Amino acid sequence: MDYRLYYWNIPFRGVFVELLLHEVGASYQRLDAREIYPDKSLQIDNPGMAPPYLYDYGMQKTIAQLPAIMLHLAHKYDYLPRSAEGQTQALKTVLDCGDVLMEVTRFYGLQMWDKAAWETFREERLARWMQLFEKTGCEHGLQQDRGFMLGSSISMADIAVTALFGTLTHCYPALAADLNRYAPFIAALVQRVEQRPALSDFLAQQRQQYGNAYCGGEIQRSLQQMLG
Ligand SMILES: N[C@@H](CCC(=O)N[C@@H](CS)C(=O)NCC(=O)O)C(=O)O
Repeated sequence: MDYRLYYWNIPFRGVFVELLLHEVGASYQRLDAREIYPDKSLQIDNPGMAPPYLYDYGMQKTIAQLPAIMLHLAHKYDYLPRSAEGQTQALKTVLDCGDVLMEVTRFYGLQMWDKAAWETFREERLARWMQLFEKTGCEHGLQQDRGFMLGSSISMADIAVTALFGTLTHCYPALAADLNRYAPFIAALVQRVEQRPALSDFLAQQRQQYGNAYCGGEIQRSLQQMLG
């Protein structure tokens, strides 16, 4: 066993880590976040405020914060571009994805969506986020039928973008039209990545298990009301 992943029974942030673990062929056990959060949060190494947490058996330590977990795995399994600039862009892409998660869930349900706020967000910020990922991909040669976010080989950026938009459009199919409109090459990339042999069975099984559960809680219901 290579890792333990502590997360909730939803895809949301956990699917980023799980896709990368499957992509690199690492073995892991998935455990409920309650095993650590909140009571043991301060007892682990590198304590983190909230899940996901990844325990690395090789290091015998736990890592928190999604972008740090992604960077840790990407370093170990060579899922980063070679250049320093490329590595910065890969981290930036994961951070962008995390920001989109926060915005879509209104900072994890601090506020619920209403129609007017949702439509404004969808038309303005979500559309701009999609265009921004598309632009980055195009700057690195991404095309309809080939290429990756940051160049000719896959990196953690592709896994993150797939975890973000593949999950969003699976859980809220109405958003597929937005992605096709504002980021057609990203939409195609997400499909290519989801079909990779290491990932397709895992995704099918996870989607069967979770249905269209996304982020859980009241905010998931609020999103469903907007997009249902
Ligand atoms: N910045 C952290 C955020 C972690 C986070 O917000 N986790 C959510 C689930 S995805 C949670 O369980 N939050 C509970 C809390 O913040 O107390 C990361 O990227 O990992």
